[in-house]
Amino acid sequence: MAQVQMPPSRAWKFHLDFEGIGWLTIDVPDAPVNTLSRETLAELNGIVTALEDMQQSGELKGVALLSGKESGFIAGADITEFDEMGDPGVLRAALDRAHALFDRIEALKVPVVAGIHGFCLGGGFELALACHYRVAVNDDKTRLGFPEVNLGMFPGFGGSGRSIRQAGPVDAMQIMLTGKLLRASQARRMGLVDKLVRVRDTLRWEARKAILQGRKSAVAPLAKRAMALGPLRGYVANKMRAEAGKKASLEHYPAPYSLIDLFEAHGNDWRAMKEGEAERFIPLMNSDTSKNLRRVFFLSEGLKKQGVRGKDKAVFRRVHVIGAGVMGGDIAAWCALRGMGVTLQDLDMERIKPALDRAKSLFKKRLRTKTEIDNAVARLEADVTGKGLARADVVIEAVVENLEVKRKIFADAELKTKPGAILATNTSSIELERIAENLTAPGRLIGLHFFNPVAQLPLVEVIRSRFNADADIARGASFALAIGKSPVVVKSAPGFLVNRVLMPYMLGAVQRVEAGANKEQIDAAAVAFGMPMGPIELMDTVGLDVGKSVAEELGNPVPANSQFAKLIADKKLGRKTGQGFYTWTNGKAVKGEVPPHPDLAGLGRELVQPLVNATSVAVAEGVVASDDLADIGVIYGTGFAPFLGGPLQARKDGRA
Ligand code: T1G
Repeated sequence: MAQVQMPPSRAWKFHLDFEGIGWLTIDVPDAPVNTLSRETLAELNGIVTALEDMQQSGELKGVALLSGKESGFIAGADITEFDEMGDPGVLRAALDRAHALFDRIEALKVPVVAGIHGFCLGGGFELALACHYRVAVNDDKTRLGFPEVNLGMFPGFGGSGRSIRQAGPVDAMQIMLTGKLLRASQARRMGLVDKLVRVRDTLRWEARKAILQGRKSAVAPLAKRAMALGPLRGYVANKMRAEAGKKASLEHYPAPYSLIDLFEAHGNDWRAMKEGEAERFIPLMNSDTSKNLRRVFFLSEGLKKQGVRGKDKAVFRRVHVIGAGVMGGDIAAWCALRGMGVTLQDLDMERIKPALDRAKSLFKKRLRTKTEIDNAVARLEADVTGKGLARADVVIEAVVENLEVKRKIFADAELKTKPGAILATNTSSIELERIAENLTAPGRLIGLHFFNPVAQLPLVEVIRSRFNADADIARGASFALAIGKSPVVVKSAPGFLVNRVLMPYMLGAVQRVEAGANKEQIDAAAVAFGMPMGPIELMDTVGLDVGKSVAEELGNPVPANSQFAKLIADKKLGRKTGQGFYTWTNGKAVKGEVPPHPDLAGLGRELVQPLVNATSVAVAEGVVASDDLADIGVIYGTGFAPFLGGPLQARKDGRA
């Protein structure tokens, strides 16, 4: 009986062992992660044909599907190919091929077991769900999920149906609508994974056992599936629409609503759900929203390349933060949360204690076990005497915006820190050259400008002065990446990038209110355009006093007879004092009715013009190196409508 020959493949390796188990390993050459490109899927297609023949001939007892890459299983379909599939017919054909292929894998009579470690995302997760049984490594690195919604889409390789079959409608829709990634243990609890192993080395052994025992995954129990039956499905769909509406409007982000429509139509029948995907997936994939979100994905990926890479990769273990105010305390907490040893210095414990308390509540929110929380607390030390300076790899100053105070701190730090330690200021307004000029080595000082709230906003502006060398800035970017932030390098200039573009937009809105415009309408217009929050509410959130000082630093003094100046004089500084342009109750702005307006989004577009103009001037003046960096920097720093791709992309598209 002739052995069935496996077709040649670049990405897949196959080995049939003495027990008749076929070990199918994906390892896409020259790529840090496995993705399902058209070529990789076509190769798999040929392999499945051979498997069908081997099954026919009886030499195949089962198939174990694993990844040969350290980084993980499969990170999804190959996003780099999406722009080439603009023709709906081409895309439909590609989707139909993938569906047919996954259906054939599912139809194999021998057990097909997926062994999952690391990332198992999007199309990769869909392939695993087409297998008969899933074993996953229960460690910190393994993550499973459907991030497609972050790209303006939803699963298109049958995952919308198969995930509902395995986990039931509510859990499955939840992970598809939020894009939230699951730990292996969570996926196990949901029924999306069948078996957990502690380490990757035992994955093969467990997969072998599952094959030899002919294990099959159980579908979701009726109690879970009931949520999609009869009229309940419409009710659940409306609940999901309401939930989605709190985060994203249908107009700007159609994908979650399209998925909910698909669920409302077919959520009780996983095959119909799967079959109904393509019709809705194709217009989403070719939408401007998805094209812009895909560009944002690659721009954010690009930010990961800024640091020092390879063998000279910088290693950071200890951070010393000077100043335990809101920013200093939260920067210290974030660094400790991300695994750094942190010493937090201020004049006395009375000033440090509130920061430690805030840190503990952050740790409780972000960490799972008591041990993890205790370890994070232990990593964050109060340090009134500044003994942490000598051991620090990075020193971050976040004290009051006073030049002389900052100069004194760095003159002292320069003497006490070890050679090679990064000296960084979190100033949001003072030019670096003025802080650094009296230092022995002014090139050691860089800016690391974090944004409030530190735990939510991903951006860190890495500020470059004329004293800095490329290596100084690259190390600063490496540190930002090491603590899970997204660094954008910006030249030391008034307001740097984010404040420089945000302030004209906020002041422009304030002037309209001063001239009689309705603040609720102004804010609603900006949100209708795509901003996360209106400019007046944002001014109150940032604090009118902070807004005034940034405005003046940018050369826009606040008129003394203005309502703005009067509010500040009356200590009505916004959310932090309970009164600003709005009254604030329980941290929320109390807003009146929004008067009707013929074109709210159009008004919103007018409102953001100063921001878009300032962004293009910032690039022209070399404050930031490119339109791409400006777009991703402004999106991450201000939340500017990601579905528009950033202010400059929006202008290029005639949408701002
Ligand atoms: N397609 C193309 N390239 C990808 C990719 C993907 N899916 N995932 C990663 N890369 C590239 C990335 O650009 C970078 O390239 C390199 O791999 C290493 O990544 C039908 C339609 C997996 C968490 O949305 O979130 O499946 O910069 O440095 O930090 O339903 O990459 O080195 O040239 O980021 O460890 C759904 C996207 C696709 C996951 C790894 N999948 N990827 O992060 O490594 S849509 C996603 C990520 C889909 C189907 C639908 C992250 C990561 P380069 P890296 P990392």
